[in-house]
Amino acid sequence: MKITSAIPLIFVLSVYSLACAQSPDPKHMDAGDKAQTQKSQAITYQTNAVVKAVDVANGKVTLAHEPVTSLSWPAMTMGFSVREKKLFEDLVVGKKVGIEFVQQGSDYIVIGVK
Ligand SMILES: [Cu+2]
Repeated sequence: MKITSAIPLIFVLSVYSLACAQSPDPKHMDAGDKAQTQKSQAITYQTNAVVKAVDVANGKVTLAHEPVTSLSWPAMTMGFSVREKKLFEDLVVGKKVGIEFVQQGSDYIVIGVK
């Protein structure tokens, strides 16, 4: 039975996250912070933006984007890295686009353009 074998795993995971959230042990907090960082890197953010400038050679784009509430960002103009060169086909200066991006360290990387 696949369903019954999955239950102990869910139980272990929920106990782990509970312990993590409540533990005052600094080492444990560290582990939690790391997990948090990895988690935030995996999140894909979405916003609408107007393309202000492109730098295909360096894989950069400057976007005037709308607020991104999940990052507490107001609307602003800023530079992003572009993961794949083919995305530049849709990154045309003056064009309004929907973008998907991820955070990688202090860098923000466009992974999709609609
Ligand atoms: Cu920004």
